[in-house]
Amino acid sequence: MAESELAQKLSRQNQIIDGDVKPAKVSQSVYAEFKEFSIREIKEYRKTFQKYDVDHSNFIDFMELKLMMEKLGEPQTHLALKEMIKAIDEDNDGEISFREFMLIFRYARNGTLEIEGLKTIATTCNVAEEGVKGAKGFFEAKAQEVAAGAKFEEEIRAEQEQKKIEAEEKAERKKSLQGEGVDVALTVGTVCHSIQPFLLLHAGFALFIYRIKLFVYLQPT
Ligand SMILES: [Ca+2]
Ligand SMILES: [Ca+2]
Repeated sequence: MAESELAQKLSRQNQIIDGDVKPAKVSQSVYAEFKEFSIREIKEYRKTFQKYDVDHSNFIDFMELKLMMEKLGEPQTHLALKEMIKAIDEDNDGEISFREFMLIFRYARNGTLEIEGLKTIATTCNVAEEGVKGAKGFFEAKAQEVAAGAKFEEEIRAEQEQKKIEAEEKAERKKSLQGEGVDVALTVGTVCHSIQPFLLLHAGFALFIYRIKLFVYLQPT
């Protein structure tokens, strides 16, 4: 670190102590130290940390950790809580600073986390997964929404198309029925017209036969 930078940092540190400047939400040194995590991930862990630092002391103490584990649905015994703190309390002050809190996720990531309670914190507060899941969920939900909208439009279009086809069919049927009516009428007319002379002829012939029979009958034997 350059001297001017160091001076700047010290000056800022003094201002923070004097209460002139509010401390940055996440100290730059945490970003520098936990390079395996993205800034976004660290910020998410910070939010989790602040959520359980009930008295905003910037430390999670024994009672706050106890409450945290209860809220996570994994209440711990007194001894287990002590073990959890001991495993990450590098400065031995009996509390968990944000930096120490980050150690939980570092150890979880490199597979050296052994305390069950801390494993619970690592898995339930896995912002990387939640972030991905959340983003995935968001995009999936969006995609589904779009698909549903498209499907909805598609269904309406299909329904309109179906109605159009039905209307056309109905019109077609009506037209053809009218046509058939005309056809039937024409056929009946034609048949009547064509059988009329035949009927007359037939009647004439029958009359003729009848007359012959009558004639034969009337002849003296
Ligand atoms: Ca606290
Ligand atoms: Ca500590």
